[in-house]
Amino acid sequence: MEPETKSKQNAEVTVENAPAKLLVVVDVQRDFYDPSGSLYVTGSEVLPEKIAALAGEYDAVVFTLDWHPGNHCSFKDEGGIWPKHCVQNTIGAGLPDCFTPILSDPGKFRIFLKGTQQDKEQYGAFETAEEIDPVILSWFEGCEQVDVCGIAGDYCVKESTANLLNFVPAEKVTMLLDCIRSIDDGSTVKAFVEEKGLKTK
Ligand code: VGL
Ligand code: ZN
Repeated sequence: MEPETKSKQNAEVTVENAPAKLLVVVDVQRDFYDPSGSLYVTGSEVLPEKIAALAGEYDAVVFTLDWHPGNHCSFKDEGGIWPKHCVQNTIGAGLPDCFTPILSDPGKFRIFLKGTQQDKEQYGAFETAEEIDPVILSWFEGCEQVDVCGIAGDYCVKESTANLLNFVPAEKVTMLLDCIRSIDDGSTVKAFVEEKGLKTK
C-alpha cells in the first residue's frame, strides 16, 4: 500500500473513532469514596451514583485507577505520607458496582493505571504522550469536549487535568465540580480552575 493512502486511512480511522464528548473519571475507587476505605475523602460516597447517572451523556469514558504495589513509596510504612491505599488487585482499589453498565461496552471506555512503580509517586495520570494508551491519546486529540470528575480534587484530579491540558486546549475542558471531592476544602481545585481558565459545571 502507498504510504500516502495508508496515512489517509489512519487519519480517517482516528477521526471516526474519536468520541465527541469524553468523560474522565479520576480514581473513583473504594479506598477513596467508601467511608470505611483506607484513604476516605469526606463526602465522596455520593460520587459513584452521580457519575454513573451522567455517564450516558458521553460518547466515551476514561477511568484512571491509583494502582500501587503493596510496598509503594507513598505509604507511611515506606516513609511516605499516606495510609496504605489502592493496592493492586485488592477490593479497595476497585471501582463501584454502579459503574458496571458503563463497563459493558468495551468500545466506549478505557482504564488507565497509574502509580504502579514502587519508587515513584504519580498524582497525574497523563504525564507523557509515550505513557498514555494510544487509543486514549487519540480520543484526547480528536474530541470536542472533555469533562473531568473524581477524587481527590487537590491531588490526582488537579494533576491529571494539568497533564490533560498538554493534549487538549483549555477551551474544551470542563471541571465537574459537583462530581469532584477534595481532601482540603476545595480551594486548591478552585484556584487551579481560575489559573487555567477552565469552565466549570
Ligand atoms: C490520591 C493521594 C494518594 C488521589 C492518590 O487519587 O488523589 N491521593 N494517592
Ligand atoms: Zn495513591
